[in-house]
Amino acid sequence: MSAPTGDIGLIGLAVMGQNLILNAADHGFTVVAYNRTVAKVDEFLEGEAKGKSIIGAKSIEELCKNLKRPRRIILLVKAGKPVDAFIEQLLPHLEKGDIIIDGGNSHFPDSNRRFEELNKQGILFVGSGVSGGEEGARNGPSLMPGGHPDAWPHIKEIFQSIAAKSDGEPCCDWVGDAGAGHYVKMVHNGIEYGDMQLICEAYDLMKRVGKFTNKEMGDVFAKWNKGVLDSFLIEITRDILYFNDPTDNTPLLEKILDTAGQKGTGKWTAINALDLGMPVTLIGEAVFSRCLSAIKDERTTASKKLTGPEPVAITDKQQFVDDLEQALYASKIISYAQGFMLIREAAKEYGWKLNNPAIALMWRGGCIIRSVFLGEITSAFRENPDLENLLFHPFFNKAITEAQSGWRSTIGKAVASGIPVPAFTTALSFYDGYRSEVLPANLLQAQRDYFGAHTFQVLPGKENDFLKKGEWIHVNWTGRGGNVSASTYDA
Ligand code: 2AM
Repeated sequence: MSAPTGDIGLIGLAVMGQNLILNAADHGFTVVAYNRTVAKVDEFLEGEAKGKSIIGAKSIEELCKNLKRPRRIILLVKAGKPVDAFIEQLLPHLEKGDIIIDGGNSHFPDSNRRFEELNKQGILFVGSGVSGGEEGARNGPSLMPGGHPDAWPHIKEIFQSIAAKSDGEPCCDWVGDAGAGHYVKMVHNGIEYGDMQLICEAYDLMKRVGKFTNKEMGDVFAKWNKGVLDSFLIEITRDILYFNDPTDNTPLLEKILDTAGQKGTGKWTAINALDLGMPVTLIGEAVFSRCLSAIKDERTTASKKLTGPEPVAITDKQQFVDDLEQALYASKIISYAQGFMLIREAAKEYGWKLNNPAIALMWRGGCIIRSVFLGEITSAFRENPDLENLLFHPFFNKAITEAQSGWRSTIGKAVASGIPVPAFTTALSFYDGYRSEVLPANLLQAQRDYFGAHTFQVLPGKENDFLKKGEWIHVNWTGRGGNVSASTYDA
């Protein structure tokens, strides 16, 4: 047999897989394509792949035989068991140093496990987040690869050529070890949930408090898209608001049932934040808001039983919109600050060395959360890769200071009007909590010690013979009961 010519193999010919193959072929790579249902390989080769540097494989063995060494194989199949099943099938045909890249929406603990298992067999595993939908896959996705670092030099050229570009720079770099690529993709999706929820809240306020028409709201989003909020999600919201149902020429948006679906990646982020003890409150609220929207029947009943105020009157529409823009911007800054706090904690917890400026750059273009704003985050982390918190960087510090009055005013109007703005409010509560040197957790500790003898520590400077420095103290609050502190459980 002549020497293999395939630069990269791809398994999984659904839309994402096909588009990624076409993208790679356009960039001069020879791709070997395979799919479980082999008929799809023929269909693809006779259709869109015709005349391009794409080779069809009828079996896993044929796929592997057609690849140059080290073999590079991307899996773009349904997350979960199918990924493990394909890895199993591939192993007999691979040699040490070959690379398996999972580009699906895998949960990062699975990628950690696959990395370990394959590492023992000398196979280099890469878990790569891929974002940008069909169009991104075809024209330039955001790619977030992590895993075995020895794989990176072998896949860098392909990955960076097919990825989206931001000011000429590829939105793809090495994220970090083991499951870090899928972890960062998970946080990306969580942030996406947050961004979408914030936009929905702005729409709800304009609609129900400002009494704007959809055309007026579309105009507001069009304007916002030229300022600090310039982003893909603001842009598509503009288009959605302008879109009319051709049958009666009225806004189609208002005919869509208000119950949100979710595939689970936002939930994974929130669960992980709880596991790591990080206050990623905005993503959490965004997930719960989808849950609340999903219980439509119950809300319909409640809407007839529970009362609330009438919306406040808006006299200055322009001021209302400008305040809203600031509320959206400030809340977004909080959400990204929280996201990077989570990433920093994950790096510590899982022992990963993560590349923060690269993460921001990977989200800058190609993916759903792409925005001008992420360019600012990239610059902030480039200036100081160990930046403790985005809010401490002068750019964001100034931005959030300037946005504050509009942010507070917007939330005030929403609360007075009885319109739910969970993401706006949780962002502001986080901000006010984060900047509070003193929080009421002293009372919390007293309560815990009162009912459960959980003990507490004393504030510096307040020590005395009774309240000793550095000690965990239990007080007999009632004069009854014992003096034994709880050391074995922590409720
Ligand atoms: P199929 O075309 O044979 O269904 C997205 O669904 C991709 O994942 C498709 O390429 C699909 O292959 C593949 N896929 C879905 N479930 C699978 C499974 N249980 N085993 C292998 N491949 C699967």
